[in-house]
Amino acid sequence: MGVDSYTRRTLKRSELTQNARHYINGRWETGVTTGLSENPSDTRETVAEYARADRSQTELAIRAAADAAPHWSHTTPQRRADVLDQIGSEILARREELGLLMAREEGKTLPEAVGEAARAGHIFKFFAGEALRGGGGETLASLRPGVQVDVTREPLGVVGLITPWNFPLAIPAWKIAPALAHGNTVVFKPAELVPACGWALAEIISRAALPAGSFNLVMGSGREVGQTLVDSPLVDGISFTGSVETGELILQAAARRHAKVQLEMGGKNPLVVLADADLDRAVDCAVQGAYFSTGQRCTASSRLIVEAPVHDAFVVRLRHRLAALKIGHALERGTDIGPVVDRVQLARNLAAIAAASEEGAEHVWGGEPLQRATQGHFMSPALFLARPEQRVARDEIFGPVACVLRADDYEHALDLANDTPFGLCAGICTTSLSRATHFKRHARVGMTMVNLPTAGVDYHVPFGGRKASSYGPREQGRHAAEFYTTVKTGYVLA
Ligand code: TXE
Repeated sequence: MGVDSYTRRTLKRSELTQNARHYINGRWETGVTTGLSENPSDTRETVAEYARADRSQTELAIRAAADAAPHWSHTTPQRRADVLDQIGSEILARREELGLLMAREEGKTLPEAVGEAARAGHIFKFFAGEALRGGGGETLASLRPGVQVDVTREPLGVVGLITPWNFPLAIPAWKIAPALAHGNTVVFKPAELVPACGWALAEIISRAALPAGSFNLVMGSGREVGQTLVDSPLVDGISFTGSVETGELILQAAARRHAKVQLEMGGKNPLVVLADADLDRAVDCAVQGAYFSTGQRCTASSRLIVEAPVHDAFVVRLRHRLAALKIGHALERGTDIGPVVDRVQLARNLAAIAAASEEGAEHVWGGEPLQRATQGHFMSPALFLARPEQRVARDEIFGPVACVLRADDYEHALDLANDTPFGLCAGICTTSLSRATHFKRHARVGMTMVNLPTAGVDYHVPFGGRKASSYGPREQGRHAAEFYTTVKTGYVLA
């Protein structure tokens, strides 16, 4: 494997298998059983041996968080800001080492992984500022004479944070940082495929002088650890990112006991390319949005809706770009696209590709498993020409697979863009200000992009969508306070 010398140097420090333990009530704990995570670029390499909890060990973490809640919720904003700032500084200082661990465990390319680690650090720094600014409040005169009313925000209490594997540091960061900033205590459950990343983050948090029990890490299965969090009467709020199926189960279970819930789920995001677009720019947006991170992003542009006059030229240019992409080991310099995260997801992608051909979508490029020097889950990026009713154009595949839909004109393109159960992000490539403005207003999504890929968002502004993509208040930025606080209205006769 052609891992370059920079990577080899860094690898020496972290090539050993990590021993990832739970962090419960301020102590590192072994699990009830042990699991393994492997490198999807080279499955002979074990990245972590990690502790797996059962229901009763998870309940210990929840109890610790509940016991710590009164203390942490009354700490000063300065204390919370200092803690978050310290965590952010350490993540930023160790971004390359953390990025390397992430590239080994999740399979995204090293530059992407280092970038994500840096983003996680910046998120903690942003929420250090939010701890000082607070969630916002107001004072008003009552309708009754002499009475004052104030509206304040208080911490929710204990929050259970359940995260997926595709952004192993950034997603935990954008849940943990606002939770702590607004005075909540946390039980964090990372995805089973990326325990070492969850543990590395917990290890940094553990050194930030939080009171014992304010932050807890428990690893293990969704059905046991995750479900215990969702069902526990001591957990006041659940923030989840993952599949639609699991999100819906969580929503129903949380609703049964009136718990607050925030869900970020799938996407089938359209990128519209109009005839007046800068075509090179549009192809760039499509390649980055649909295929980078191996297409494993809820914001991936998996539906490319192209206006008829430029349809064929767009497809030709995109196919050329796909043919030139380098697919390989995540640590190899020059790799554009790393492996699929595991064999289950690879099988799912290949099955969706076979189904696309069977249902009559026209195959343009790729979609085959690839052999490389190491044994990894590699596949070539796939492109189809599809009709709107075909499954390849409707289901989230969560791999490097996109389809092109032909649009007669702008209005048709907008209809196609909105013709989906999802509503996370929508992009348009055009040089027309009026079309771009119209699209921004009429796309039924939570985020729009003009002349940009649908994937790639900032941490200081809201993230989330509509329809089957999201449920509950938005994540990130100032809006994170909506989920992580509860509003209290106070009346005083002056
Ligand atoms: O997701 P799950 P998985 C999609 C993508 C992928 C598919 C499956 O299509 O192919 O989901 O991935 C925890 N109660 N996305 O299996 O199952 C689980 O342990 C409580 C899209 O990873 O939703 C993990 O920590 N928790 C998505 C988290 O939920 C439960 C990103 C997500 O797992 C649970 C990831 C339960 N009953 C996958 N069952 C996106 N759009 O960003 C599981 N979990």
